[in-house]
Amino acid sequence: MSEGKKKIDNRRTIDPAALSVIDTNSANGQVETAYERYVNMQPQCNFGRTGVCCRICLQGPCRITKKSSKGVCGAHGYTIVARNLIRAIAGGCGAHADHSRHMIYTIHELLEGKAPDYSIEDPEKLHRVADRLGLSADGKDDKELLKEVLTHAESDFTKINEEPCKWLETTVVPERMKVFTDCNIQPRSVHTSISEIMGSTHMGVDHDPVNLIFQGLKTSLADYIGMHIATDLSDILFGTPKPVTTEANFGVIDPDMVNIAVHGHNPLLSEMIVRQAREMKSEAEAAGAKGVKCMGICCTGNEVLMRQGVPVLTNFLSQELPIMTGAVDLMVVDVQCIMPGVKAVADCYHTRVVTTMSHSKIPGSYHVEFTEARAVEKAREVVTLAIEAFKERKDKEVDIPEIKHKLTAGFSMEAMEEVLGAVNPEEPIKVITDAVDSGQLRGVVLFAGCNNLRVPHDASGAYLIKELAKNNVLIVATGCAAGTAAKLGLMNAEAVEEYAGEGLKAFYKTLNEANKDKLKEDLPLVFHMGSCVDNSRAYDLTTALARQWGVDVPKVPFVASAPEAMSEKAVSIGSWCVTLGVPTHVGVVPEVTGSALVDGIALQIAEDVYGGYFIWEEDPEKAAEKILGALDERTWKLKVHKETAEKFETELSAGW
Ligand code: NFS
Ligand code: SF4
Repeated sequence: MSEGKKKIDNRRTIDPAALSVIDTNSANGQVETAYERYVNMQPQCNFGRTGVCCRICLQGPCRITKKSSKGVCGAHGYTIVARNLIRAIAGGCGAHADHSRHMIYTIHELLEGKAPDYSIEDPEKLHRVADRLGLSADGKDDKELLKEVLTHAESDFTKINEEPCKWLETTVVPERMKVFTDCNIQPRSVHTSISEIMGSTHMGVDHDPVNLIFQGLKTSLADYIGMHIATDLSDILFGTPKPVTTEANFGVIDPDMVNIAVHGHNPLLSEMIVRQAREMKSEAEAAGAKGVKCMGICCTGNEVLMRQGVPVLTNFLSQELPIMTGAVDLMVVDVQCIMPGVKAVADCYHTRVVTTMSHSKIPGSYHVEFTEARAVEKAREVVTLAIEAFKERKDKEVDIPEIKHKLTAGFSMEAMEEVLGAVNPEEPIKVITDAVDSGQLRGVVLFAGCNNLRVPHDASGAYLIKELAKNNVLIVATGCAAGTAAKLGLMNAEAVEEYAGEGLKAFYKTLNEANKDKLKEDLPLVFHMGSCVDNSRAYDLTTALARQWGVDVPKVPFVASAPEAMSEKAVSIGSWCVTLGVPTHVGVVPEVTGSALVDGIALQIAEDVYGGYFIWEEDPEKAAEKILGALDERTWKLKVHKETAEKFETELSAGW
C-alpha cells in the first residue's frame, strides 16, 4: 500500500472464521478477495446507485441531473428508474427459471428413459403435488402421474393464454388471486412474463412508471411460480427434507480428507457429487486420504444440507476464503452467485475449480460438462479430479480456523407440519396461530437472501435474529441468510436457551416435549427451510397461516427480511413477497431512490393495493423496531377484526 493512501478496512465481516483468514492474508499474503475489491471500488457511481442511469439505447448513457432532467429521448427519471428495477426482476426471474427449467428437462428425460441415474425418490410428494394440482392418481403409475404434473409445469412455463397458472392458483389463498385479476397482474407464464418485460422496457415503449412497476410485480409472481415448481420437482426427485443435524463454518474442513466444496444452486449436479463422494471412499484411501468430504457454499450447499446433511462451509460473501486455508482440493460450481474471483484465488493454491454448465464457465477452469444422460459418470470425474488434487496437497501445511457450530436444518413445510403435528395432529398450524393469539409469540419472520459488502457481512442478520428471538418471534430462514445463522451458532437448541424470550422458550418447550421420541435433537432457534428457491416453502407457511386464521395474507403477522440483499433474484423475491401480501424489510436500499415516485410506489402504494410493502432500513436496530412494528400492527388488527366478527356474528372482514 502506498504511503499516504487511506488505510483500507477490509474487515467487513463479523464471522470469526472469515476474519481469521482475512487477517492472516493481510499479514502475509497478496491474495485479493471481494473484501479488498470492494474497498478498491470506492467511491461507487451515485447515478447507478440511485437508478437514474439509462443505457437502454445507444444514445445513452443518459443520466438524470438537475441540469438534464430527462434522457435524450425525453424519458423522465421515474421511467428510467422503473425500467431498471423491473429489468432486475426479469433477471432474477430468468435465473430461477433457468434452474427450474433444468429440473423440468431432467424429469422429461427421466420419463423418456434418457436420464438413468435419476428416479422418483419421493412418490408421496409426487402424489401431494398432483393432488394439489387437482390431478387424479386413479389407475396411473407414478411415471404417468409425473408426466401429467410435468405437463402442467411446462404449461406454467410457456403458455401465452390468460388462464391462471396452476402453481399460483393452487398455492395461494383465493383472495390473492382476486387481487391479481383485479389489478391485471396474472402472469401468463414464466417465460412470457420475462419476455414482456424486455419488450415493454425497450426504448420508446412503456413510459408509465405505475404500469411498468405492475408489469414488474406480474413478473415477480412468475418468479414465484418458477421457484415453487423447482422446489416441488426437486423434492420429487431427491426427497422432501426432514430434520438433519450437522456442522457449519470453516472448521468443517478436515485436512485428512479429500475436500470438495459444492457451490452454486442446482441440486441436479450436487446431489450426484455428494453420492459419488460417498461411493469413492476406497479411491480416496488409496491416495492416502481418510475419505471424501463434501461441504456446501450458497444455495447448492443448502440443497444438499437439507436432504443429505452435508456440512455448511460458508455463505456467499466469504466464498473465496475457504480456498485460502490451503485445504480445499476442489470447488465444483454450477450456476449463479459464483464469484469469478474464486479462480484467481485458487490459482494461488492447489485447488481445482470445476465448472459444469455450458452456459456458466470461468476462463481457465476445468470444465466437466454435466449431462442428464451421464450424471453419475460426470460426478465421478469431478471426484477423481479432487483426489488427484489431494495427492498434490497431502504433505503441505494448511491453516484452517477451528471454528464450527452445530446446526439442525431440514425444515420443509412437511417437516414443520410433522413437528407441529406432534402437538396438534388435526390442525398442526393452529399450534402457531394459537401461540400468536395468546400473545406467546409475536409473529413469524423469514430471513432470506444474500450477503452484500455494502453492509458488514453477517452483522445485521445475526443482530436481527437475536433481537427478534428475544422479542418472541418465531424465525425461519433460507439462502445465505440461513447460512449466517448456521455459521454463527444460531441454528441449534443452545441458541434457544441463550437468546429466546420467555414466550418463545415456552413455545419451544411444548414442541420439544411433544417431539421427544421423534427427533434426535431439540429444535433450533432458526428453522432452516432451504435454498432461495425454497422461499416457496416459507410462503407456503404464510398461506397455511392465512388459511388457519381464515384471512387473506395481509392480515397475517408474517414479515420477510433480506438484511443483505444483493442479487437480482433477491429483488424479484422481495417483489413477490410484497405482491403476495408480506411486509418485506430490505437491509440494502435498492436502486430506486432516484425517483421519489417509484420509491413511493414501493413503500406506500404497494400496501394500498396488495397489502404488502417494502421497508428499506440499513440500521439493524431500527430495522428490528420496524419489523416488530409491522408484526404488532397485524396482530392488533387481526384481534380487532376477530372481536368485531364475533360480536356481530359476521365473517372476518376481507380487507386489511
Ligand atoms: Ni439467493 Fe442463493 Fe446466496 Fe443470494 Fe446467491 S446463493 S439464490 S441469491 S447470494 S441467497
Ligand atoms: Fe437515453 Fe432514452 Fe436511450 Fe435511455 S432510452 S439511453 S433515456 S435516449
